[in-house]
Amino acid sequence: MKTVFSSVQLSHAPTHEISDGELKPAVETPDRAEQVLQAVTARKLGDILAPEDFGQRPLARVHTPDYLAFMEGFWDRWTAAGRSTEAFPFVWPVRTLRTDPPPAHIDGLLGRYSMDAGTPVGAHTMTAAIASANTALTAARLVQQGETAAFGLCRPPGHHAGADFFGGYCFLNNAAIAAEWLRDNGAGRVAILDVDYHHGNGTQSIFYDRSDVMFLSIHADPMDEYPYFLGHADETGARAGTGFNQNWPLPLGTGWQEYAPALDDACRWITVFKPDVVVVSLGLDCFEEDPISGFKFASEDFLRLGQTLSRTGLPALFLMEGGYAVGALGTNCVNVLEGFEAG
Ligand code: Q9C
Ligand code: ZN
Repeated sequence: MKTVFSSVQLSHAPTHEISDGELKPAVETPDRAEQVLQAVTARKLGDILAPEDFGQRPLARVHTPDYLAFMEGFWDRWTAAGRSTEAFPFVWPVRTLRTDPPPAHIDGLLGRYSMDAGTPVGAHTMTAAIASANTALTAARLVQQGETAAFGLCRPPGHHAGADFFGGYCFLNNAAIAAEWLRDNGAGRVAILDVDYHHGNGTQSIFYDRSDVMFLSIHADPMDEYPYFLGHADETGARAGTGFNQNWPLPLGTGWQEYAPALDDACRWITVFKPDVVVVSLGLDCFEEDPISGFKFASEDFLRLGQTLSRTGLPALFLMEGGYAVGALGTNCVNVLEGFEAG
């Protein structure tokens, strides 16, 4: 299986995040990607290719023009306001507040275009996010050209980012951008299976009205876990998309034994839907040693995950999402990919 990666993705290097009422060391760090790259090389998964630049078009198929312009211009405005450290939003347009007109002040805009205070934005964040999206797109093209599977070593991740907001360490929704590009380039139907520990709220919201892109997510119950405000079992799609969204919220403490039936169920949904491609939002944060998560996967369970996915018999585009136990991240990630190949 070929891997796509660019070192430009390392330039987003947050130092801190706001978590548990404290300013803590950031967990979504460049060494995550370096560890996975090392494991891909050590285990000879296959060639590693640099992404190509797909330009603004595929990004604008998913994200709004005003959000993309805000992200592109952010650092200049931030530094013009006299700031020099990474940025955190702190005020949001919740119920009773207006989003229109958008504020002029950078602090207002940060809140307008974000969902949480846990996602620092730095000087090179958008550059890295664009490289991450191009990594997803380049891997998508490999599958579109006939590869059985490809791996986009995406970082920063994407599945929490919506059409016009960042959050959950995500800025551009790589899986959504790749799925939309696949639809624009010959795929009639695309399924997105999100196995990150956290619900993929951004991806769900982007495709919620649509029947051509099915979204399936297995994750920690949002009653008890981030993102808290989406990911329940009764979210099954709307309008034309009714019946094309499915969530499996699982309790904290879930291990492979309890996870496997949900995964089997999701695979059955995929089989019935008959997509041309399955995009896998590949979070590795279900791991028992993950520092911010509450599931109990052992490293070998990731092999089983990959194996189960291969039984759909469909081409798969793997795109990395979360996973913060850096020391085991490479092993766990390549376990999924090798499990898939071993079938
Ligand atoms: N006290 C992804 O895995 N908040 N994002 C954690 C911990 C945010 C995770 C707070 C978690 C976002 C892509
Ligand atoms: Zn996650």
